[in-house]
Amino acid sequence: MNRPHDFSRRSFISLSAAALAGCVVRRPPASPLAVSLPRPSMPQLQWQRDELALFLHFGVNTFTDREWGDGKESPSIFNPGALDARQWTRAAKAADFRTVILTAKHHDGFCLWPTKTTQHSVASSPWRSGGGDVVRELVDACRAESLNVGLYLSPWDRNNPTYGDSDRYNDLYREQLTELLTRYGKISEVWFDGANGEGPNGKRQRYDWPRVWSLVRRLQPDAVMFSDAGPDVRWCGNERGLAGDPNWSTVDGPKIIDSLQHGDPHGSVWRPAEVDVSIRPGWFYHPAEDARVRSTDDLVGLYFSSVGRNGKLLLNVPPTRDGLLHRTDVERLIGMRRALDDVFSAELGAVRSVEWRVHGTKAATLDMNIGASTVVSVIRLEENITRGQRVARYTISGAFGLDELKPIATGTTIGYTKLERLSPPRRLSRIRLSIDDAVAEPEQIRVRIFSS
Ligand code: FUL
Repeated sequence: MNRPHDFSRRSFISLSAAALAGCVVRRPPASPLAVSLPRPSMPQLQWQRDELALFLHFGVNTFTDREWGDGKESPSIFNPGALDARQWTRAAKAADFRTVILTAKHHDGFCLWPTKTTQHSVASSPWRSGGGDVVRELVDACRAESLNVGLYLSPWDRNNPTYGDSDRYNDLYREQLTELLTRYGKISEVWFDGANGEGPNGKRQRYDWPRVWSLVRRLQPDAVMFSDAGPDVRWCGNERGLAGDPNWSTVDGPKIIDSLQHGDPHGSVWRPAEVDVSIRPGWFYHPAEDARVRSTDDLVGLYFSSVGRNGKLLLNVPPTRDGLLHRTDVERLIGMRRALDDVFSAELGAVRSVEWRVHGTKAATLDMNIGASTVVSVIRLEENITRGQRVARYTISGAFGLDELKPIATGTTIGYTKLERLSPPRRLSRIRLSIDDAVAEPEQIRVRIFSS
């Protein structure tokens, strides 16, 4: 779609990396006895354990059929006749997504809540006779389904006359954030998009990220902040649904631009990767894309290439002009859940024996005697990331009966989760996981075995 995108992303990253250098990153205090590996904060841990978040791109672009609005849209076009936020959150819940993130403001500057900062909002639209608030409806619908709420507030604003007049716009942006973070109760994730273009006055905006971040910390101390470079959660570096391999959750401030996809094994801060991708070619709803919705198999593949590679999946499902998720998209979401349940429902319970041995500072083996032979289709590896991320390279070998162990999979990082799909599935009675390299002494890996 229309996006001078890479350029915009990169300029943002360098800006925020520079800002980061001077920013205090919240980390648990190091105990003198502990190995000094970066570790996740509680909100980062919870964020990762939730595994799946739903992204809703919705706004004036939904009505103009564009991906990036130019800020000249009239609020009168925003009129989603059947908007039902409960339909969005019921679908999210049924598919076992845990968080829903809404574009409260996209680059066109149109605000989906009645802000005091500009007239360019739902309050000037015919929707609910100007009395509506999409953010409120989403928040209420999320609470009703026990889902977390996240909000996207585009820094780039193609409508606001102050954009490009750096200090004035920074003040306005902070005011908008303050409204969003004080009016609606707990917000779990704040999403700062990386696109950064020209101002209406031709000037380039200089953002004040340290002030923005400290405002979020003050108003919502348990929220994680996403942007290309963090400070809590980083972009995975592409919009195709692919976390890196390897994928370290650690990165280093100054080199951050190089480490979006893979992280940095020796990084000094914990900043895991979020994998944002759309169920359709565009981020916003376009009727012409109704026949181009990702298939169920494709969505299952996304789970393996994001969550299954130590990432979090943020899947975009854009509401239509009626204000509803399209029937096809909902079917695919439910299909994805059913297929994942099929893959992960048959977990092998107790095994006959498990033996973990550490060899020096960088290697270890875990031997599992499964007992009765089992047809294994997926192996899920998990590090205890509350103690950091250690494994850099591993081999899985397997055998049936008295046969010799033979390699069946090799990989790099593990982190929160690494999924190995065995194709075709193998009949096995013994499994060995060898940690071949690590950045700190390996700790016992949890190995979960699924047969479907
Ligand atoms: C990008 C934006 O420019 C797209 O419109 C979309 O919001 C995507 C998630 O991020 O940078």
